[in-house]
Amino acid sequence: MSDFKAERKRSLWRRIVDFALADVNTIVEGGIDEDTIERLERVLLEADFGVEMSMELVQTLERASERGRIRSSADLRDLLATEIRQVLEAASPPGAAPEELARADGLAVVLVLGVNGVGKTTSVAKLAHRLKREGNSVLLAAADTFRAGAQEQLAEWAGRLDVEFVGGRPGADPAAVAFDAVEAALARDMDWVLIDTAGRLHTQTDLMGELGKIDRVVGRQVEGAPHERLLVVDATSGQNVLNQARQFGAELELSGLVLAKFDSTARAGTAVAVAKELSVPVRFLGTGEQLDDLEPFTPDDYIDKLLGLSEA
Ligand SMILES: Nc1nc2c(ncn2[C@@H]2O[C@H](COP(=O)(O)OP(=O)(O)OP(=O)(O)O)[C@@H](O)[C@H]2O)c(=O)[nH]1
Ligand SMILES: [Mg+2]
Repeated sequence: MSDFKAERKRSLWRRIVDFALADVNTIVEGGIDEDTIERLERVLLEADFGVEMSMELVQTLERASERGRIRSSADLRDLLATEIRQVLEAASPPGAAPEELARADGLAVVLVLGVNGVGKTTSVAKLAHRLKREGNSVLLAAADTFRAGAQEQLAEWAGRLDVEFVGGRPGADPAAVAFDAVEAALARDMDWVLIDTAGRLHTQTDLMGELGKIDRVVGRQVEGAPHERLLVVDATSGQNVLNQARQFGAELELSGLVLAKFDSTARAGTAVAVAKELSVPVRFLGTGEQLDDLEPFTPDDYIDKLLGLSEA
């Protein structure tokens, strides 16, 4: 790993210690001072916690410090962990394990959406891999009839995974592809259909309307479908993730986010910012380009990594 990359991959806690708590005595001598608070805030903002969350964390720390509740760096770390856990848990659907996709009695349908190039198709393949490994039958639907090569890309994944595939001709109506896919899966009594869609921007109203159409069409075929609407976002795009989640969330009720390319960034705060500002849970982290590189997102694991509890 290059020094630069090593630097970027350091846990948030390492960065806090090195940058904000450089003088250990700041804490030992009673509370944290103004300078430390400012540096802490900067580290949080740089890690993409977002303004709202960073401010709130810093205020909580300040108050705790005034009450003499921060007597060591361990106190500070515990307090951060508690605050972050609260926000993540508040955004999780009650009763549901965030890492489990919604089950249906019969066929379950998952709609995967997002802007261009974020990792949608790869995430569909990874999810299929995961479901198949758990013993489910899976069908991949290539509802991206827009980008040249998109059909072949998903068909290739289906071949590698040895799962069913339904696609459409270039320019075909994506809702018709989704319809055909669901019909085929129902006829074969299958467990899951994962629908891959074309990348789109919220400004492309016709393409956004098309998503709504796919959603309605499958909803008429299977009760409660789509059972999941997963927005894939690129973890390296920082605060844009919030905008994308807002814009797609205005169109469709999202059930969660897949934070792809998480391996390429140290700006891990995005997951917390999204939970805080939008109440949408992150469900999976994409951690590489291979099929196994998809990790269920659980607050405990995430906080462990973020605050370097395992590094300590
Ligand atoms: N490092 C890393 N790369 C990823 C991850 N997920 C996807 N990629 C890479 O990102 C690139 C784009 O992935 P796709 O899955 O084709 O993205 P997409 O959103 O389907 O793209 P469009 O269909 O063109 O909108 C590919 O080179 C993937 O290998 C991830 O979790 N980590
Ligand atoms: Mg794609």
